[in-house]
Amino acid sequence: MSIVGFDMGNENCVIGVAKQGGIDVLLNEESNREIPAVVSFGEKQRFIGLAGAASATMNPKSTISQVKRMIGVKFREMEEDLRLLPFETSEGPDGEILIHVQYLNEKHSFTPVQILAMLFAHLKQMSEKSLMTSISKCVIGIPSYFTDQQRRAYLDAAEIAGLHPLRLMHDCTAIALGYGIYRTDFPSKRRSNVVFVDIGHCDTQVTVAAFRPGHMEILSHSFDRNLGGRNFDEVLFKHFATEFKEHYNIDVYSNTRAAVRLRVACEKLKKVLSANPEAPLNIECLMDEKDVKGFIKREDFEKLSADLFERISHPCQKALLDSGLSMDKINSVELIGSGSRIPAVKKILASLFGTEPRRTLNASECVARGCAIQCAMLSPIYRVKDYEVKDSFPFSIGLSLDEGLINNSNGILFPKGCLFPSEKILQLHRRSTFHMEAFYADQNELPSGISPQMSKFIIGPLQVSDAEKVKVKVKVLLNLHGIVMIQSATSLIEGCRDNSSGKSNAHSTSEHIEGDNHVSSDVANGASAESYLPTKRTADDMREEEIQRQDIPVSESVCGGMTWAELSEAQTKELQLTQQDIKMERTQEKKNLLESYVYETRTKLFNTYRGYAAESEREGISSNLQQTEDWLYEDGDDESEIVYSEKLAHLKELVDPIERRFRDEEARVRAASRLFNCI
Ligand code: ATP
Ligand code: MG
Ligand code: K
Repeated sequence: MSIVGFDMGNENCVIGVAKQGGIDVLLNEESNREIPAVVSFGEKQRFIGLAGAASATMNPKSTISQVKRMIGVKFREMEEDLRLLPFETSEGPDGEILIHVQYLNEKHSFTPVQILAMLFAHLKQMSEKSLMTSISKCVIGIPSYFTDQQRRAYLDAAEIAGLHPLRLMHDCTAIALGYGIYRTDFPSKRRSNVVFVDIGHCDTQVTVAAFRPGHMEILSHSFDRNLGGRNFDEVLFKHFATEFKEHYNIDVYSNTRAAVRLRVACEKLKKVLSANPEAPLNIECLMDEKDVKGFIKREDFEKLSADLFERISHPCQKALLDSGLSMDKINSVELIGSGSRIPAVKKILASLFGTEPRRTLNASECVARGCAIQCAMLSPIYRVKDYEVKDSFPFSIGLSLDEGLINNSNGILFPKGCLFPSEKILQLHRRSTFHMEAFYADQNELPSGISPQMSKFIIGPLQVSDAEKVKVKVKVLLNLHGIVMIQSATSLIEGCRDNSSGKSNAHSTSEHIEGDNHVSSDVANGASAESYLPTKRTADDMREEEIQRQDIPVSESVCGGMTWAELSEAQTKELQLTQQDIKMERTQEKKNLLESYVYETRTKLFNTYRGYAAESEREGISSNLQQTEDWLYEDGDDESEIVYSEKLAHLKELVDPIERRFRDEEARVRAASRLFNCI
């Protein structure tokens, strides 16, 4: 089994792999470690990653980016943002986002999950090529603010791509794992508290973690789902759009391609400003055949961005508050994510925390590295040093039954900040099928505009012979991915029924939460996401051995998730698209082969082969080569794989006799020289 960790960003993806005892980051075709999170639909095939990014300004309407933000989000919630994107979107039948592109001369619609699956498939393919083995198990980083729906959507996308994540891991938890596991300088007597601030392209995440040797515990996660490098690009974009309207009388808002080009230029400008006190902006022929020029000083950019800088402090303060630590208990602040490379960000955090933020970790790679380490820990065949990782869940989760909320602290089953994975056992008394519904209990904890809905469960039918209530035990699990599921539902019928019914009447109106187990994610000894439940046997359990147990069927209806039928349809579609891509790539390969054969043979014909062919033969071949070359640039520019192969075979037939003569002669010369040496 290979060990891989994926960081799927809104702008960039990174792949971490375990190699020779350490974690490496894969290089892409251009020896870059970041892979653009872009899917572009060309005329006949898709271009993903680096190749996709190359089409962004050429073919903006068919180039899909920032898909991570759209996962599990309704069209209405993002409508304004979607309008800024160059490709076409609309509202689907269930309020979801649909993405429309022109491809193979037809209009195609995809959900964000399908596009995400294409990116996952690309990462999978890249890893497989590099590691020369097939890959399905992996660990994938996710923002801590992802809801049940978004987490399930990620698993759906992974499934479509043929990946089976062992864990969806909070980005900052992965970062903290990578930060802590190799360090040997933490004091053993007290905890070292570290704040991680990750500013990406679209979001900001802040996490407080406590470290001791061999141990890492997340104290709090906080976030701003809509604050990242992108917002700073937008500040510059607005500034120059207004300026160009005044100076050049052009309205970039009215021209998709111009808007895309200006946005790209603004992002570059922002990066230049991180290293220089001022920067120029020049775009040739932006619109209406006008070349535009602009200029901005870093201090003016900072003034324009004052609101955004102010917003960065909010999740920081919240994370600190939720961690229960005072400012003086923070040992260090670590800056990560490439959005944090803006110098003013560092200044703001320095004054906020009263300590200079550090960049100990590689800002763009640490999520992927942490995920790969976690993958190694979860893999039964990999030995990783014992290291305890305790994550905390950022939202309170409530549970309701047919009759209302469970009788436990306002219906809350898993309070905010609880360690997870975590399992709760509910004891109920029921006589027939019943329903349960999980939900996020505090809308204020969620990112704005995100639905608090989670899954609904139907538990039943119960095998009860009379109208009497039986004791039912329901195990509810907040699993390793941060998804709520019902692990099992069991009816317990005691041997002596009279006794049992008397007991059950006493509890008949109230349920009882029995267990409160933090399911340890101590996975160094090979436990996997499916099999980490401890088998703790209590006295109660022993007594229940005399009790007749029966599993009760549980069915869940997932809010916004895909059904099996939808998943398999999406898989089929993805397979078709992949086959088309492969077909086009092979065609291109064959075309290139033919083209280079033409050039190489022409050179050889008048050099190495010169003495082995009659002039008429040479001329015949030469004119054939010329014809093929002309054809390649005209009628043969867009042909099928087989046509190119046949052309090549035909040319080879003509050239092979000459080549044979040449080789025979070479062999003769070699033999003669050997003979000569012997004498
Ligand atoms: P997200 O975390 O939102 O999913 P991501 O992980 O793809 O996105 P990163 O790769 O961490 O995001 O960061 C990308 C952002 O960092 C972009 O907005 C980019 O413009 C910005 N960025 C990169 N280099 C610099 C720099 N030198 N100065 C300022 N900003 C930069
Ligand atoms: Mg990121
Ligand atoms: K392991």
